[in-house]
Amino acid sequence: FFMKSAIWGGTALTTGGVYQAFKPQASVEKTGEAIRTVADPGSPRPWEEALQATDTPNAFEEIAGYNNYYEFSTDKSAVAGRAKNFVTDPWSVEIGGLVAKPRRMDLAELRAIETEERIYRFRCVEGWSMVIPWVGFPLARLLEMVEPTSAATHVAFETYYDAKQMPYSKFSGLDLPYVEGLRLDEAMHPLTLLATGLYGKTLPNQNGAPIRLVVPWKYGFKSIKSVVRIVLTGQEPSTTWNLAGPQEYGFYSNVNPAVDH
Ligand SMILES: Nc1nc2c(c(=O)[nH]1)N[C@H]1C(S)=C(S)[C@@H](COP(=O)(O)O)O[C@H]1N2
Ligand SMILES: [Mo]
Repeated sequence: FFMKSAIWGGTALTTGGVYQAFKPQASVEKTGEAIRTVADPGSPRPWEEALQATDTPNAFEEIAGYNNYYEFSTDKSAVAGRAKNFVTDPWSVEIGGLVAKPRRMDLAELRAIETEERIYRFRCVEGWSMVIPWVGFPLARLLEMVEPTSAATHVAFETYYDAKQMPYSKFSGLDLPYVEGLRLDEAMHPLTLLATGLYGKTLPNQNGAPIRLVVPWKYGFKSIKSVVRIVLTGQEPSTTWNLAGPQEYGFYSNVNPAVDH
């Protein structure tokens, strides 16, 4: 499918820094599982002019070889191997709750949404980070399609869970399925992405295939993987890490370099 190839970064967001314009990259075309990008991504939208990418992306091998995905393993270097045969096609995402037009979208419908490439720095509370060139589309685009009602204040997300496909999940120490949430305005923010790929290729299983959330100003655990359900609600949703350790992990979890989590 086609991708708008505007590239930008989100590193200064949490430190209050200033962004500046960044030129879209040339087109990339790869075969097989790869995603095709268009040569001319068009003019940047006004808010994009204020963004710049200052960090060099991590290597694909780093991004796809060191992962947190507790359903598969708590050992970051074992996740890729254990998620290798995870079935991500067929797949569908159910979007409902306080919306006028609830719907279920299959992969073909999700892939029909125009994507773009964005470079974000991704920070885990464990103290490591990665600079990742994601491919995806703003979550806002999906939410607009279902028309949230005026009663909707939050968005709840759920990861696919199947103990058969995820036999090591019993060692996760987590109550599964993995759940996360955002306030509606955070969810509608143009930087909040639903990623379907990285480095111009479809998303590796270990990174949350076929579709995962990416919220660049929040710690990594907010960026829930392999999403199957999105529900608009009128109250703050439960989140997996808050349930597991409420004294350590709050709902908002915005990156704050001045405060140890
Ligand atoms: N379903 C699910 N989503 C998840 C996790 C998980 O264990 N299960 N781990 C989170 C954490 S703690 C981090 S840091 C990021 C890691 O994403 P990456 O492996 O793509 O870098 O995914 C987040 N999303
Ligand atoms: Mo994390």
